[in-house]
Amino acid sequence: MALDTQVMAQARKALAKAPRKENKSSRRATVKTYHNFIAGEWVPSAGGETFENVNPADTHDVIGRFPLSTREDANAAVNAAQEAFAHWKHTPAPRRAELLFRLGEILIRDKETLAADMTREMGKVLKEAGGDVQEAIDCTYYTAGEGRRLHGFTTPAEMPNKFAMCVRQPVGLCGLITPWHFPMAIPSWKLIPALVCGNTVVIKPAEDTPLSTYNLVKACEEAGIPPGVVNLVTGSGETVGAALTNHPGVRLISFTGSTETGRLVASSCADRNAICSLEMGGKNAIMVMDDADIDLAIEGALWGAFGTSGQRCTASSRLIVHKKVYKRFSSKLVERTEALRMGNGADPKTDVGPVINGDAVKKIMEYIGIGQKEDGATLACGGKRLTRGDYANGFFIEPTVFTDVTPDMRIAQEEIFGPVTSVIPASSLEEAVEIANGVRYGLSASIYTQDVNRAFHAMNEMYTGIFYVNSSTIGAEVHLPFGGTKATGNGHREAGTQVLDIFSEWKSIYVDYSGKLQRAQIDQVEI
Ligand code: UN1
Repeated sequence: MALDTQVMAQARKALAKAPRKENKSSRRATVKTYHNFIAGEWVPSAGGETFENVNPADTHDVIGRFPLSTREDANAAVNAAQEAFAHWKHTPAPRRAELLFRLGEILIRDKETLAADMTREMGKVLKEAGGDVQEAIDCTYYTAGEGRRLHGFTTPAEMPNKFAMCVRQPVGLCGLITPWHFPMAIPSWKLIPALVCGNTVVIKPAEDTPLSTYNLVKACEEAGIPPGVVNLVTGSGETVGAALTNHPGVRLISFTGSTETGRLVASSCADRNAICSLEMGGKNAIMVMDDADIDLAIEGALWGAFGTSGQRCTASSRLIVHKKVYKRFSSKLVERTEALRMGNGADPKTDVGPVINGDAVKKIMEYIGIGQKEDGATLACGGKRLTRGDYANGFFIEPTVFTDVTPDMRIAQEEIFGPVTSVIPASSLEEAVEIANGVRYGLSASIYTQDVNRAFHAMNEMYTGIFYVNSSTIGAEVHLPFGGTKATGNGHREAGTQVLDIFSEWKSIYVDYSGKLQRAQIDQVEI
């Protein structure tokens, strides 16, 4: 804790040094231009074009220009990764892991500047940006440990003097398409297991947050990961993402993002039979029973609904509350929500930062309108975009609570991905579970109750990839599998050791040392 506080104080100092007061044109003149990383070289896009990365709390603060890459850039990165594969896959896994442990040390050393960069480009409050970097560090250490495990297994063979075993082999070249809401943690969830398993990668980060992934790749370079093993190509999903997804040399695509884009990725992968791992939307519910510790449930709801401004796949966007405590819960929740301080995530007093960009504002405000007009729910607090004073140049939306929400309303069914939550009354545990399961997603869910029977019933009945008891729906840890059911995913899990099943393929090996032909699948085997 003490270390963390110190790190955060340093991060605030680093942010204070960032250009903030100059006028718009002088700021632009000093904006740094970043490059792609291909075959161990930092290179501009072949097309020469760039796009701007801006601070969502203050769009006059331009953080950098990044390559608006072309298909040719993506292809060059794929070629580099293909060339590097032969050497990297033959590097013993414990040696690969040594480089990854070094990467972890660099991330620890630079945590404060990495967190400051992240807050500046993504908007999440500094404490959470530090948590995002920490998640990357934890993932790196945990997964690098697999370099000395990557366990396979042995098993008896059907015939005498025959040995059977199973080993993991790398899949080859992996395309990693990553989102903006966890701009270092999620790339690390994909990158580190891919590397420890012996694959080479091309990463395409979200256009809104290329700097955090650039920082991660820069740290890989410093750690001594050989040229071509990790390649970075920034730009649009339509161009770079599609080029990777359709490239015959890319054996695997790992994607985190919207369900709509995930479907497109999946169908392109299906066309050419590439491995595809998808992590997509959520509509996660906290169930609050009548015996719950209400104050604790309120804390969990605030953290789950408004942490990261509600921009997590795991966000608590539905609060299903037993009718007996519904009024008490709702009024306390509204009171506490109204007290949340909005602002620039770099300010330590801020509870809720901006949302990511103008499109997000538009979508979220549309949903707030739908909640009021189409759905007819009660807007209990929030609901406005803030545009004056300190908020004038940012994407700030008030934390918003809808009450009297019914399960079929659009705001209770569709992923909003912003600081908006819906309180839905329920008459019983069974009804709460039915409502909680009654959406197309299945990522995370939680229950607040003091009753162990209710907790286990809900745990058993919820068809989600993650479940919490007396805790919010967010905050999954890196050594447990992460992912969801239904429209949330396609059956894979990241994190934990389960992620190894994405980034390696099983090879079954039979060794016959009998010195004669022994035929399997033939009746009357002689023993
Ligand atoms: C996500 O929102 O896609 O469990 C990732 C959590 C974080 C990761 C969220 N550890 O909330």
